Amino acid sequence: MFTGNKYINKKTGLKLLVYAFVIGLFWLKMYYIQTNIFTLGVENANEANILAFNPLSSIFLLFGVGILLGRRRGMFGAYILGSILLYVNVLFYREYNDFITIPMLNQVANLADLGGSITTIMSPADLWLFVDVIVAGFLLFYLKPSRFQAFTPKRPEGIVLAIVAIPLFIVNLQWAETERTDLLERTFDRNMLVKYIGVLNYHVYDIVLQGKTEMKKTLADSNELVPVINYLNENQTEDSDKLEGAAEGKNVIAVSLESTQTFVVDNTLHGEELTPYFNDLKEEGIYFDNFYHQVKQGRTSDSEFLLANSLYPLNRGAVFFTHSGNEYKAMPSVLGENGYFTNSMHANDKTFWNRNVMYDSLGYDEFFSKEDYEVTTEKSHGWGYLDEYFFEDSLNKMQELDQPFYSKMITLTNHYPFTLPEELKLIEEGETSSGTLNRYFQTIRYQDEALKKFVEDFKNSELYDNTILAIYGDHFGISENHQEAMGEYLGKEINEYEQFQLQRVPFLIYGKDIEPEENHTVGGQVDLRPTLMNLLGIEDENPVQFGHDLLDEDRRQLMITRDGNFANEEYVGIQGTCYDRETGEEVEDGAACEDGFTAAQEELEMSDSIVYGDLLRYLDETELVTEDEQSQSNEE
Ligand code: GP9
Ligand code: MN
Repeated sequence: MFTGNKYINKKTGLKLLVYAFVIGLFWLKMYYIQTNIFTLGVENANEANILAFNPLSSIFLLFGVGILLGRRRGMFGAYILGSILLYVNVLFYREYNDFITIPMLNQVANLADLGGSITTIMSPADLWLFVDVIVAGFLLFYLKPSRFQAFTPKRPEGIVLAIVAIPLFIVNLQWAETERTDLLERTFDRNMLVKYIGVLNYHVYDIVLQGKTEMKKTLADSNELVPVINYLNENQTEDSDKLEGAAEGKNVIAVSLESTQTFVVDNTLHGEELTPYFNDLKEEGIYFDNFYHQVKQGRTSDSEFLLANSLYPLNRGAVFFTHSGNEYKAMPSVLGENGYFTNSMHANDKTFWNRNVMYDSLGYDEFFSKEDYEVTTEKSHGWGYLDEYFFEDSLNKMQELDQPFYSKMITLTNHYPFTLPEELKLIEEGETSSGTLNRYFQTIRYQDEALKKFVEDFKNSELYDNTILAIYGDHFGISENHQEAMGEYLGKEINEYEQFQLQRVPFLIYGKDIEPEENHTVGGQVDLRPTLMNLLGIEDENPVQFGHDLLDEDRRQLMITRDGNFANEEYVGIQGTCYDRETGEEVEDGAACEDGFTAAQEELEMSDSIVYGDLLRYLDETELVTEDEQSQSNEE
């Protein structure tokens, strides 16, 4: 009995040892790849530890499933498959500095590129990445210590492994959340996801995301587009055609100013203007002072989505990530069809916000990202390339572009945490109780100086005669966590109403033949596309847009936020409470806001149905159906 137990214990012990070795081997390889081949930007010891820990749950799952399906062979098969998957990622990463996503697999062009260069990105030294497979094979099949059977994993053990993967992943996720809250909801940069949950879990996550997306899409049908088009038709005002075609055939430079809110315009600190250049420039163009951002978790990318599509972004996650595979009929593609060379300029990693993928769906011809700029450490700070150099390089690029062009630029320096090198601080920091707000003044001031250089150079360039600028803030920079400090600066209590009004961002249209005007219409980023298209005099063939030309005097003045709040000429409705725009006082009779709230909800739901159902793919079809129906009913 005793010896038998000992025998069994020893056998179990050896078995565990083999498990530990094989798991450890794969773990080591994955750790090596994640730390030495990928550049994931580990910023502190905690992140380094997360990165070391995160392979574990996926390895348990991988081997667990392998054993369940085919016991020892299954485990080895899983080892080989896992190794191949890692290696494919290595190759893909070498080429694209990015991780594969399922929507990306659909992009034939990308894969064709990879196919062409695959031999150049493979190296003989890569064989080392497979040495462990041989070792694992030996451990699994040939290690037969005397008197003991070879390693024979049983199916229930596979189940145990797969189940243990769950708590391991939960620990991983909780740990990652100490660095980044709502990691999975905010589906940020893929590099970031891989850094926190590991490359294999990332693929599982990507599959889940895709499954969810596909399901919504599968359940959708073309009929769903009809009520949306009807709703939009009902809400269309007779176009006053103001300034229609005023910029016909001209180039367009849209400048997205990072974290720039309207409260900084014409405002001072220590008696000095925060945006002296913009304050003057706005007098020379059409300036909108009741213009709101409408972004949610996707921040800058959401504002890009609003601009390109005149659809609302999503309430959860970044549509740039979740629905990059949809069909859109976005402004860049429509402009492209009208002879424009369309491009986006942003000196950050191209994968950030999944831009490299989404931009293709939006129809951009080119994306000038970080790798297209002369980024050096001397010319960088914080988030990267300093605005002054970004502007300078971008203007140089534009002068070489085929015309007419549409260029969308995104600045970067005025980004949280709003730090600057000493020599670039043009104003003393603020004296409020929030360091964030205090520094924000300085980066805003810096951005204004960079903008000055850009616009002045632009004015002196040949582009000036035939180009219009559309400059707008992408979203807030100072969150409601800094309300108190904001109150100290503005000298008033920041209540719910004031906080809402702080979501205004500047919008300016500037160009040679643009008559200056201060425009108070209530609008938001969803209105950018119809406004620009009207100025260019281009018939926009996509009727599914929620915006209204800001220059149309009869436009419906309604701005809807992603939270279902709204602002119109008279009222601001926030979470069921109604405020008078003029006084900022709560309106006793809440019914005054009822229509606004209803419209907000209806419109957001419609917009969501478009995105979740990928309904724009039915656009041509639906137009035909409705026209047919029309002619049928005419005949009757
Ligand atoms: C990053 C830049 C900033 O590329 O667009 O993104 P944000 O954090 O503001 O969304
Ligand atoms: Mn931003």
